[in-house]
Amino acid sequence: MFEGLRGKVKSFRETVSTTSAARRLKERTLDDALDRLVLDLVESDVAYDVAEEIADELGRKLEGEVGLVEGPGAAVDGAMQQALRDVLDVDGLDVDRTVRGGEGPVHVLFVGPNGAGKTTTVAKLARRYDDLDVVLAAGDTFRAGASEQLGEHAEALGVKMVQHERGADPAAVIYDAMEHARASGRDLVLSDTAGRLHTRVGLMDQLEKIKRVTEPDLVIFVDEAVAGNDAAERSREFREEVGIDGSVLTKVDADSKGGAVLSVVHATGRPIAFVGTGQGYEDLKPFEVEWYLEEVLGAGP
Ligand SMILES: Nc1nc2c(ncn2[C@@H]2O[C@H](COP(=O)(O)OP(=O)(O)OP(=O)(O)O)[C@@H](O)[C@H]2O)c(=O)[nH]1
Ligand SMILES: [Mg+2]
Repeated sequence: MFEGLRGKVKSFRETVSTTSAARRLKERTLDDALDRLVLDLVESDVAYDVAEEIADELGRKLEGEVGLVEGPGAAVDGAMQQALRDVLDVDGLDVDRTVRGGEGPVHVLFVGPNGAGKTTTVAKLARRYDDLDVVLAAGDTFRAGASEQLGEHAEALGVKMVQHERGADPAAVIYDAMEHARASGRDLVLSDTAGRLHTRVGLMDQLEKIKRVTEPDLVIFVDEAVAGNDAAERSREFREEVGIDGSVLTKVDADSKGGAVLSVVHATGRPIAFVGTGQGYEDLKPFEVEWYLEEVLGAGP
């Protein structure tokens, strides 16, 4: 996982950490190394503007340090860690707290492009909150077999699912699920929706309607880490079109690059709430900055 980004960061660290007299770094060398780093980060799915921000920050921090301080490795590590932290430093989102702290049923709506992992994430969260009384809303009335797919999860997890016939208005399905949850004193409604691209205006309007009619407590954007910069671009569009509170990045287990996390947080200004780490119900991890830094930098703070 994330070995691309890890390797690039490591090679930058090695370049600017060389302290032998023969290879003393001059500012010129630092500039070259930073230019190289920007390209390397972009190759690892870090959006270009984010990569530039990171390089600028490193430049400011390391100017004068490199080649002057004995063993600047620590300075480089500290600066790199701080630069990544700065990108990830957005207002927190405590999904557990919202889910557990609500009066009446709490509603979490999942949106995102096709095949990103929305339905699987809904099922994983039903498992995460299996001590609560959960209802699933089959808001994907568009794709053939979508309700059945969610229904299989509902059965396996032993939770109630509300569905209508295929082609029905998803806002009505989710509204019904909320009504049912209110009437029967449930705790949590997790609403699946159809995959859609932000370029499909009609489908984005439909999401707005769902949001208006069903008043979710949280709107969560789901995309796959392996989509890299596409995920970042889409997340920005979804935020602008419907507004999102946070994201779930799925398939990090298959992500050999690692930059999507930074790109999506930067594009949305909203945190990553969870990462999907596999296909099983347990393969969902609350996103933690320290975990990410550990994965990418190889060592914690
Ligand atoms: N390796 C891995 N696979 C995942 C993860 N999350 C989802 N998947 C797989 O990705 C595929 C698509 O997942 P779905 O949950 O159906 O995606 P979706 O966004 O609901 O798709 P549509 O409803 O067609 O838009 C399935 O085969 C899932 O098992 C993950 O974190 N890791
Ligand atoms: Mg689905």
